[in-house]
Amino acid sequence: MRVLTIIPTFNELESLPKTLGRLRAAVPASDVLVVDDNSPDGTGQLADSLAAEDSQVHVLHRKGKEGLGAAYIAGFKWGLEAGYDVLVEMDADGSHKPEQLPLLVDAVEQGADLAIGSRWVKGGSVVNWPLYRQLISRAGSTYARLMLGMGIKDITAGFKAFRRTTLEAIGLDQVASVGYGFQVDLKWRTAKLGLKIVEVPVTFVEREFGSSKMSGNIVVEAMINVTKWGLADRWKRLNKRSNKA
Ligand SMILES: Nc1nc2c(ncn2[C@@H]2O[C@H](COP(=O)(O)OP(=O)(O)O)[C@@H](O)[C@H]2O)c(=O)[nH]1
Ligand SMILES: [Mg+2]
Repeated sequence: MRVLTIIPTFNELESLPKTLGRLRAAVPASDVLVVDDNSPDGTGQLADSLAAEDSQVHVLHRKGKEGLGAAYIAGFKWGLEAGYDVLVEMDADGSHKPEQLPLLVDAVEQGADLAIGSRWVKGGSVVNWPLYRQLISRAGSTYARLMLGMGIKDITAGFKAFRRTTLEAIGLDQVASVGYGFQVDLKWRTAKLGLKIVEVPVTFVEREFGSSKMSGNIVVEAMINVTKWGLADRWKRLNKRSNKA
């Protein structure tokens, strides 16, 4: 299977070369697409020079910062068009260990439509992640599981491998969420389609360089969306039942 690993970047000058080097060493078969939102620190130019030295590395430049979701949608479209079979989401900051990527790709090769690198299943863990971030992640996952009635333990996870048919079935143009909501959105759409989702335990390591782009707005967007989707879904099921009655 042809694998494309998509790495979104915004001001990741120090992290990107390290992560990319580790990825190319750990999974030489995977091509890479860096999606840069015109980072003021010059990450985009650095990515160009790394791509010039390695024919398996590609760069997609976008005009400005439009959020993680928009960057991934553009990257997925690029990868689908280029004919890849597996499309991977991976952060640039080293939080997702490239050495663990084969676990996700193997899961897809063995039949998963979506493989999630999960911190909150048995064997999964976080290293150096501040307590408040762990709390947001765990509480957010629990709230989303309750609202959406989904069994996924790590609902905001961003280390994932999609079978191409999953992304084709989802209909990328309908996904509008920007931040964490985007990660939940794709899982929710995959689950609603009845596709096979597998959670693989991974170790998530807090970034050493640069800073997080997570914000209160992103969390609020995710909470509002999860509440909306959950209620809309319940309403639909209620109406179906009363139509039958
Ligand atoms: N292209 C692009 N990448 C982004 C954007 N926001 C975040 N990223 C990248 O997405 C990944 C995860 O973001 P990060 O700030 O580490 O989030 P955190 O791990 O939740 O704190 C990193 O590789 C970021 O550079 C964005 O608006 N555009
Ligand atoms: Mg990060």
